Amino acid sequence: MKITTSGESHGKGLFAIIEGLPAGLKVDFDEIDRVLALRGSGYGRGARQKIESDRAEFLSGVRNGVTLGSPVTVAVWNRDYENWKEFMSPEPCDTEQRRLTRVRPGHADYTGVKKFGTDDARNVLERASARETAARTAAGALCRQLLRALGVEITGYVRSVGGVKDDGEYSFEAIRSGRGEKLMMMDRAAEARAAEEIDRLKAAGDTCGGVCELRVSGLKSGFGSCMTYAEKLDARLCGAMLSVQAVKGAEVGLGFAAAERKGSEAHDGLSVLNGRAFRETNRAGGIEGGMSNGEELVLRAAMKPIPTLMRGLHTIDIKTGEPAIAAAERSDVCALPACETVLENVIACELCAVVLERLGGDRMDKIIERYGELLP
Ligand code: EPS
Repeated sequence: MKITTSGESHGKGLFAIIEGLPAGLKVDFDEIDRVLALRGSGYGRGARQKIESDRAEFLSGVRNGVTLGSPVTVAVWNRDYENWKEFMSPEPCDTEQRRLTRVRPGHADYTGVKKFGTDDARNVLERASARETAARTAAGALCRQLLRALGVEITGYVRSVGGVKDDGEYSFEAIRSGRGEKLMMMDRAAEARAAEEIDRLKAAGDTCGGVCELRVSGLKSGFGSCMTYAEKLDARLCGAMLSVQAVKGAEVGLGFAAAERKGSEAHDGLSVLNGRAFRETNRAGGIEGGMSNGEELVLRAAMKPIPTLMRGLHTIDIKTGEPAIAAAERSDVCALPACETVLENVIACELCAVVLERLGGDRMDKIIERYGELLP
């Protein structure tokens, strides 16, 4: 299975083409729209989300609510395009008014301008924008429905925002039903403090990042492979997480903390109960030797602070080559809850590809049958 996305942040829309999905997957359209709505919500988002109310429109690959096995095209139209069409039209248009030359450190602006040979950072930032994740989230929400048919579920929560941390341990079910509405945190006191921090940062023209934790339950053992490096499940899932805009760190299980432990305190002992083997702990986060080991997957991703600051950083103006203060475009102060939703769905995309590589991809009924035959 392969997914490609296209579209600019203030262009007509964002699009995903999913090749290699099997025939016979029943599509829950309302659920995909609910996931898109979740991606657009959360405390600290900017004015753009008041304009958009994202919906997934399927343009191909689905008939009568069921996938055909042909490439699926899904569109998320930009409502804001109405306000931008004179500057963003594919036809000749006014590029001068929205030209961005005081490049924003931390965004793709400056490196992209040099790489693509343009004098307008808008030609770069429109695609680098995290708005792209609307398309990947729609695709992931569909992949998730395939995984669910096998009994594989994904959830997650926000573990820290702007330095306000939640060090708790939570079960999959607790996370599914217990996330806060504002910031998708589990600890309500931490969530309230984090919201106050966002208010302070907003008043100061600043932004923040944070950490998300993702969980996958129901995945049987043996997905990914220790035989070839490109197939290692941890590498693929961390690569997927790092492909999300602003994500700068990814870890599995204990992750970086494992480096500070003794071997005797870093691995998961095996025991037997009533003739069945089980792991005493899940420090590996469900992956050993690049393969799922049948335990819950535990993944974490660190999001850097959003690089568009209302009080701009030192930069240069590429028009004059002179020192300047970076452009302040309308943006978000915090997008951690959005990032969490995106990560769940990006993981769904990658996991769906991994599952189909092992089980074949023509038809859902055969895939479900083959999954049922695998060892837990
Ligand atoms: C983004 C800047 C903001 C965000 C956007 C990502 O958009 P705008 O420039 O239109 O205010 O709101 O995210 C989304 C639009 C979205 O749907 O997630 C950026 O520069 O990355």
